[in-house]
Amino acid sequence: PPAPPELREQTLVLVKPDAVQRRLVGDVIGRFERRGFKLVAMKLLQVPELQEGRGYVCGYPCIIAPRCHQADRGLLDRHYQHLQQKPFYPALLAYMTSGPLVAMVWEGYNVVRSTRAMVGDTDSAQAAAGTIRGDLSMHVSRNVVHASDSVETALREIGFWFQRDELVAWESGDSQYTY
Ligand code: 3AN
Repeated sequence: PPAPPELREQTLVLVKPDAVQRRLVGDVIGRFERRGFKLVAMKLLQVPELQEGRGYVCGYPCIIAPRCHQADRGLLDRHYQHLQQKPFYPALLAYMTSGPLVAMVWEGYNVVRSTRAMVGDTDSAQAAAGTIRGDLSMHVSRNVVHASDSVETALREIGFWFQRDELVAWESGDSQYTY
């Protein structure tokens, strides 16, 4: 039978460019898998960079990710709408377009709150050991992952990064501990 609605909460996780560069994608994915959450969407993409006089361009010859050029202009402006007035926003855009990132949707019971706890504090120095940032990040401006901060935000953010048909519904059905 299909999973009950409370098990189908979803959240957006971005494995940011610093983590891809540092080959930490598998570490991050492994944490969510071991926690029991279900991966329902994932893609590697290079977000186009805003260049003076040229608009949004992707500066990378694309050899490994045929879909990467499909990231639409303004994606990060929408995703980081609440941060656009911050002094660090230009640096944040440069960071997020500095290389490919991995976007994922994870599903499961209380996945939004659990994921925030697994990710740890925004400020890496405050992030508890055992969290992704507490284990893997030294500074807020290179903090390895993004995770949606509420169920409402998650719905909106998943819509920014994924088409509806990119989410895959699947059932494990082999154990009472997974679904
Ligand atoms: P979180 O990612 O923990 O939800 P937000 O939404 O406040 O935190 O910040 C979004 C992102 O903006 C952070 N993950 C980080 O990459 C960047 N950021 C936040 N504060 C700073 C800062 N003071 N300096 C540089 N980058 C920052």
